Amino acid sequence: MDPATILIAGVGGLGCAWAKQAHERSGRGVHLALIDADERSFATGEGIHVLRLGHTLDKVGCAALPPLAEQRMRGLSSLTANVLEPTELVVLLTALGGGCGTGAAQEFARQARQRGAIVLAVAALPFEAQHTRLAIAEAGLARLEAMAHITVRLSLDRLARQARDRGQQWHMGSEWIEDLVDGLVRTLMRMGLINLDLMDLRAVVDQDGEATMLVGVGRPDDPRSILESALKAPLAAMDVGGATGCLIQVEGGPGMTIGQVDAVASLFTSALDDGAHVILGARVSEDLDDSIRVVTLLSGIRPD
Ligand SMILES: Nc1nc2c(ncn2[C@@H]2O[C@H](COP(=O)(O)OP(=O)(O)OP(=O)(O)O)[C@@H](O)[C@H]2O)c(=O)[nH]1
Ligand SMILES: [Mg+2]
Repeated sequence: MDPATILIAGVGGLGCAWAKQAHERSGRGVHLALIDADERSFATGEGIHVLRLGHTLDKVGCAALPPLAEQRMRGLSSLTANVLEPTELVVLLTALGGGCGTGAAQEFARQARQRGAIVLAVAALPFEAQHTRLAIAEAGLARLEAMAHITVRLSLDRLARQARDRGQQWHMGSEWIEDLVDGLVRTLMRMGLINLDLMDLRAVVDQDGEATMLVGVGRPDDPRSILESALKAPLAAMDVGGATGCLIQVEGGPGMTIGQVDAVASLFTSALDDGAHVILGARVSEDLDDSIRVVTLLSGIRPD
């Protein structure tokens, strides 16, 4: 895939912060859209697009007013159409519960999808103790899920706990998000031993039901450690056992063997339905020395 056809989009304060970090790491010609009403979220650079929700005098966001953010996003549709012109895949990052993210992310997803792009969204839900924000977030989540092909739900509580364990501030706990975005971008951009392409991705995202993504890293001779690292993700709880669609990309160093790829892939898919549609990709990457990284996209999950 041409990198310019991939757009990382951040919506709202946290979403933009995550998107900037993910873009810095995945760079390589991938485009970045920053969508917010708050100037502090913006940045400039090659391939970076700023979509400002509102007027220059407003410095502080949409003050927890999702309908206002949605309306402003709709008002930007001709600008958005320009940004989305080359885009085939949008990786959308946002945190729900405030105004901009909750209102504008689902409207941006709608516009992107209408233009034919695949939309993979990662949406964080507020801390459990933030009751009012949770209610706002739930309503926004339902609309985002209806618009995006895949919506991965992140738990801010789990993200913050992991950041704390690493001695970082809670909102910096984005390493997992960067791994995920980086894994996806690499999966789609580079040629592999076994090639995956956009059609494969479409086949997986078009399954009915819920979907999620997992990223795991571990030693080539210890596939179980890779699965365990994937299951440590700060995702909201979800039972992936019944998934009917699965795209799995295994990436390892020059010494990786087909046997190792096979062992990892069988372990990751062992919990799935017998009839599940599994698409496997693998590639060798010089920068992975003695480790294997797995990116998995699971779809067709039935809610309990
Ligand atoms: N406890 C805490 N939670 C925060 C803070 N900032 C963001 N959050 C959480 O992250 C969610 C999204 O926040 P932002 O990305 O800043 O929201 P936004 O989309 O920019 O929304 P507006 O600024 O209202 O337009 C909130 O609903 C909170 O759950 C913070 O400083 N403290
Ligand atoms: Mg804000």
